[in-house]
Amino acid sequence: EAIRVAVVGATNLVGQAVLELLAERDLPIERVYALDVADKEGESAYYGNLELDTLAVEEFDFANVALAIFVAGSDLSRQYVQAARAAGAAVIDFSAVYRHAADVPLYAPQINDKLLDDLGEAPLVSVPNCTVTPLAQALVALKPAGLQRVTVTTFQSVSGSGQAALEELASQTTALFSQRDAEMEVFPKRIAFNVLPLIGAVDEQGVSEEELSVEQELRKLLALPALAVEASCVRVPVFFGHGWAVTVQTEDALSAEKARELLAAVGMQIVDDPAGEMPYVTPLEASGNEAVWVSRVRRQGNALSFWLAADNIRAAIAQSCVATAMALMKRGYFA
Ligand code: 2RA
Repeated sequence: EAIRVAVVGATNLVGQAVLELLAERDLPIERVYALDVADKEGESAYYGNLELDTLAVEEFDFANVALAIFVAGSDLSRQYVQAARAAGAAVIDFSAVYRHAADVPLYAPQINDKLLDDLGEAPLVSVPNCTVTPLAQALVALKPAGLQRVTVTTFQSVSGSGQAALEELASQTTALFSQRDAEMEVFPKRIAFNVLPLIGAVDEQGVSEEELSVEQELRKLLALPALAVEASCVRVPVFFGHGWAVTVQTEDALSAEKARELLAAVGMQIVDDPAGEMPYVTPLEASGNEAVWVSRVRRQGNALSFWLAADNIRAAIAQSCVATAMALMKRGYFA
């Protein structure tokens, strides 16, 4: 049976990608509502070729939909997620609000599918940070070797900070080429031709929110509460696509060859031929598609290292939200 769906945050980069992918996957959807804050009311959003008028979430009655996908950030999730459920809608939430709640499943495709069984009516499913999902998908493939320690440095594109950040990178770049001063609004330092070693606020130990989110969400997703994780999250002057330089220690030694085999078996795209025409994949080739790309798999001492690249918006968020919707549909939550 076809259902009605609301996308909250429909005018932002993530909302646009979710609408695009919902249309591409051709789900049994009767009607889509594009919702956002009242300021955005009337803006166009596109569900495939269909132009939608964005409605104000403040005035929306969630009893109209079977499913609401929230990609509008923590404030709107805090305000409307429980109201949507109370009106009978299932909710998929891409925000930090419920990721650590003990009674809310943190779900990512191919990692912990069983969590979606038996959720009851109007379920709430939380979707991980885009910096976490592709990494967790790779690690779950290596889990049979016994994960002990994960050390990761992320190279995060500016689209992770939204549309205004894309514009800031573009305008700083052109300003520098025409000998004008680069203006800064989104980032505290110049992002063009630079890298910024801090994403989000820091705690008393100096660990950033983004780094903490990698640590905590990985442990919850992989159901390994004692996993040792060290993350360093860095913003780089790239428009779309995140990169991850990962090192893992496992109980059983994993050869590079075996690791490639395990990663390929869960659908990761392996491009790893240093002498070949395509030696490795960069965020540029990862952008615009839903794959998680793996390169540079190698052993270093007693650890295994590799490189990942994925489109942070399309592969890591939109694909997760839409796959979650499909998984809920398959289990009959909207019947
Ligand atoms: C980023 N992961 O890439 C963040 C967004 N939540 O900036």
